[in-house]
Amino acid sequence: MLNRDRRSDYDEGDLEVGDRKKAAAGVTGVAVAVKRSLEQMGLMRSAETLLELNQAEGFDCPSCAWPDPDPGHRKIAEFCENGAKAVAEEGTTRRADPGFFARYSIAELAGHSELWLGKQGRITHPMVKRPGATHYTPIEWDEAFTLIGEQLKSLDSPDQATFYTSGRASNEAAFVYQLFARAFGTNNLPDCSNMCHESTSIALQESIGIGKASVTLDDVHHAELIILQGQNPGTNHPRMLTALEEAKQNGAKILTINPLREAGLVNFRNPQTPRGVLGRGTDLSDLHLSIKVNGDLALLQAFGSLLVEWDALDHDFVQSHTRGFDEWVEHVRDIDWDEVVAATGLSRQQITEAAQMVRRSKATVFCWSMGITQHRNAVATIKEICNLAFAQGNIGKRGAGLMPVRGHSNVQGDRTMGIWERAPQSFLDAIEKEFGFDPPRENGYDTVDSIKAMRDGKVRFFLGLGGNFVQAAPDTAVTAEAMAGIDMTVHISTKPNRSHLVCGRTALILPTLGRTDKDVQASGPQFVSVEDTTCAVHASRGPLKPPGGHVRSEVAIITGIAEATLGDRYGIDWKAMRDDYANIRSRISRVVPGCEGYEVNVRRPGGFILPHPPRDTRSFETDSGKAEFAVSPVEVVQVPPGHLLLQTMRSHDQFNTTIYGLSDRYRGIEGGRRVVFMHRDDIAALGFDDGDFVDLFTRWDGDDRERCATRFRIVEYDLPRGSAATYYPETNPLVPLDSTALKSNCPTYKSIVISLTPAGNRDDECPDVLGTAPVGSDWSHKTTPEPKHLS
Ligand SMILES: Nc1nc2c(c(=O)[nH]1)N[C@H]1C(S)=C(S)[C@@H](COP(=O)(O)OP(=O)(O)OC[C@H]3O[C@@H](n4cnc5c(=O)[nH]c(N)nc54)[C@H](O)[C@@H]3O)O[C@H]1N2
Ligand SMILES: Nc1nc2c(c(=O)[nH]1)N[C@H]1C(S)=C(S)[C@@H](COP(=O)(O)OP(=O)(O)OC[C@H]3O[C@@H](n4cnc5c(=O)[nH]c(N)nc54)[C@H](O)[C@@H]3O)O[C@H]1N2
Ligand SMILES: [Mo]
Repeated sequence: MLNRDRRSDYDEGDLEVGDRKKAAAGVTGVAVAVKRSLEQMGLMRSAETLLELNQAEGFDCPSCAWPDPDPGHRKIAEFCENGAKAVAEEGTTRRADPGFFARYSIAELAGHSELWLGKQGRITHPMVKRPGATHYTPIEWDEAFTLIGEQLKSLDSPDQATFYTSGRASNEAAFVYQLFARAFGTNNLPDCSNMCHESTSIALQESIGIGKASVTLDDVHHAELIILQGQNPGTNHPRMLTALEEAKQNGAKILTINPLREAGLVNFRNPQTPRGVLGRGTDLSDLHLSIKVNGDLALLQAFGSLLVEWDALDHDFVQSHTRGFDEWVEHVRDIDWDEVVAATGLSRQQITEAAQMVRRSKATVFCWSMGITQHRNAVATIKEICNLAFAQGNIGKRGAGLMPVRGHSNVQGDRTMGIWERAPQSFLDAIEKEFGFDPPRENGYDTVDSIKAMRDGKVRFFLGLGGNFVQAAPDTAVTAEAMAGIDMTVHISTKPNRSHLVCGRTALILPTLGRTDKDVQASGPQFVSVEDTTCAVHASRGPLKPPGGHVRSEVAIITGIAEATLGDRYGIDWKAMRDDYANIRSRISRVVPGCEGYEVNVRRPGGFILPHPPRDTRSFETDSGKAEFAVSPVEVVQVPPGHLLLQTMRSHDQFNTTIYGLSDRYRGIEGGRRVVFMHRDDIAALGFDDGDFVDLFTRWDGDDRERCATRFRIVEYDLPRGSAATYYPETNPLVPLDSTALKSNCPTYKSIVISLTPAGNRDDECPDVLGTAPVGSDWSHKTTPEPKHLS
C-alpha cells in the first residue's frame, strides 16, 4: 500500500478537472473571501479584521508584499480574496490546544495532510517533545527558555546552531532575532528569501548596487509598458491587478511572458467597480508569450539584440550612468536565432512583435517573480532584465524601473533588519558601534547550506522564526532526515505544520501572536513595522483578541530565549526591548541605514519610503559607481528525449505550504492537488492519455539517490511542449539539494528534469517521503490511521 494514503484526508478520486477561467477576481473572489472568513472566524471577527486590513491605522496583510496605495486613496475594503483567506487562517477561532496534542501521537499527526494540520487552528500553549516521547506535551515558558538556553550553551561552537526566518516576522522581531544570533556568535541566519528572491538580491546588488525594486506604486500607474515575467499576480499578488488596471486606464500596454496563460494575466474583473461586476472587466495582456520553462534569458537577449539593431537606445543614459555597454552590444549582436527559437519555443516573429512593444515604450516597468528566480541561470536572467532597462534608460524616472515582486509580506523588511547570512561589513560595524560587541564576521549558512550542515552533523540546533522548513525546502527526504538527526528543533509558530513533526531529539513548538492579534506588553499596546516590495515601511496594529493567555509575541519569545542563553552578556537590555518596542525601534534607527527618525516616520499614516539611490538620483553604489551591464552566455537546461522540464508553482488556494483548500479555480482544478499539467502532444508522445495517473522521477546526475513523487493525474493543458507543471510542495521531493542557482544558491524549483512512468509500478522504490517521515531516534513506530474526510 502506498504510504501516501496515510496522509490523505481527502480523496484524490474527488479531483475534478473543469474549464479554465479567462478572467481573475470578480464577484466569485469576494464570495469566496467572505465564505472562508465566516467559516473560520464568524461574523464579528470577520468584520473586525477585513475593515482594518491594509488601512493606515489598521494592520498589514499577512499575505503578500504588494504595496498599499497612499492613505487618501485606500478603499473601504483594501484587500483581495487571498488576503482575506490569509487573515481567516490566522484569525480562526479553532484551537490546537494541549488536548489536541494529547489526542494524536506525532506519528499519527504525520499521517495527516498539510491541509488537515492547518485546519486544526491556532496553537495555544508551548509544547515539548522530549527524547523518546511519542507525543508533544505542554511546558511552561520559563522551562522552555531554559531548555533552549542550556542546549545552545552546550554546543561546541555557536556555528552549530542555525536560525531560520520566514518572511512574516515584523521588523522589530527580525531585528532582535538577528541581534540575538550575532550576540550568541553566529551569522547562520538562513531565511525564506534564500529560496525565493535571493537571485534577485544578488543580481540587483551587482548590477545597480542595491538589491531592491527601483519603482513605487506610482511608477506602475504611470508606465507606458509593463512586462510581467514569471509571475502569477491573479493568485499571488491579487491587489497588483488593481494597479495594472489603473495603468491600463492611463494608456499602458502589458506584455506577459509565462508558460501558462494565467487568468490574472488575461482579464481582471475588479469587484470594486461596476464595470468589473457587471461588465466584462479590463483586458490586461496586450501580448502574451507562452515561453518554454527556462527560456527567458534567451528571449531577453533577443530583445536586446533587436533594440541594438533598431538603435532604440537611450545613449545619454548609457553614456553617463553605465559601464560595459560595448561588450554587451558585442555579445547580443550575434545571438544565434536558432538557439533562441529552440530555447524559448517562440517564433522569431512573435519575439520581434514583443520587442516592438519594448522599442515604442518611453517608460517600462519590468516585473518578475519566482518564474525567473528559481532557475540555475536566474542571476544571469535578472541581470539581462537590468541590461534592457539600462539600454533604454528605464531606471530612475517616472513610470519606469525594475520591479521584483516579493513574496512574503515582510520578507524584504527582514533582510533590511539584518536577517542575512552574509550581511555587509558596514551593517556589522553598526551593530558593533551600537551594542559594543564585535559580531562574527564570517558568512553564515543559507538555507541549502544549513540543510547540508545538519545532514553532515555540523549543525545540531535549529530555531525557526515562523515558516515550515521541511516542506518549503528542496529534497524533502534529505531535509527531513537532516532535521530528524539533530539535537533540538524549535519552531516559533502560529499553527501546526509538517516541520513540527520531523523532530530533533528534543523538539519545541512555541506559539506566537500573528499580524492580526493585539499585542500588549508591560508598557501597553504595541505596534510593529513592515516593509513592502517597493521599500515602503509602515506600522501595523493587530485588532483581534489573541488565542489565549499563553501565546506570546515573537519579540517576547526571542528576548526570552536570548535572556536564557546569554544572561547579561554585553549588557543588552532584552527586557526593555520586550516591554516597549519603541526601544527596539530606537536601536534600528541607529543601526539600519535609511531608518534615521524611524519612530516618527513609521508612525505617519502610510509610513515612509526607504532611500534607493538608483530610483532617487540615478546613482549606483557599485564598485565602479555605474550601472553594470553584464554579459551572460545563453545557457538553458538541456532536456533529454523522453523527459520534461518541470516547474513547481502555487495553486490559487494555498499560501506556500499552508493549504487553504482544494480549489485552483482559475486553472479548473477542484478537489485535489496531485496533478501534472502537460501539453497534449507530450502526453501522446510519452504514451499516456489525459487523466492517466503517473509517478514522477527526477533525472539528476549529481548523486545516485532516486527521487520520486507518486500518483499524479495528467491534466492536458495549454503550455509549451517540453514543459510541465505541478503544485508545490507535493513535488519538493523531486528537487535535488545540490540543484541550485549559480551565485544565489536558490533551489531550482522551476526547472527539474523529470521522467514519468505509469503510477503504481514502482511503489517499493518510491516511498512517499513525508508519509514515512524519517525518523530520529524515536520514530520507529508507525501507525496507519484511516484516511479521514474533513468535516
Ligand atoms: N495567495 C498566495 N499569495 C502568495 C503566495 C502564495 O503561496 N499564495 N506566496 C507568496 C510568495 S512567498 C511568493 S515568492 C510569491 C510567488 O508568486 P509567483 O512567482 O507568482 O508564484 P508561483 O506560483 O511560484 O508562480 C510562478 C509563475 O511563474 C511561471 N513560470 C514558471 N517557470 C517559468 C519560466 O521559466 N519562465 C517564465 N517566464 N515563467 C515561468 C509559472 O507558470 C507561474 O505563473 O507569492 C506570494 N504571494
Ligand atoms: N517546490 C517549491 N518550493 C518552494 C517554492 C516554490 O515555488 N516551489 N517557493 C519557495 C518560496 S518563494 C518560499 S518564500 C518558501 C516559503 O517557506 P516558509 O516561509 O518557510 O513557508 P510558509 O509556508 O510560508 O510557512 C508557513 C508557516 O509559518 C507559520 N506562521 C504563519 N504566520 C506566522 C507568524 O506571523 N509568525 C510566526 N512565527 N509563524 C507564522 C505557520 O506555522 C505556518 O505553518 O518556500 C519555497 N519553496
Ligand atoms: Mo517567496
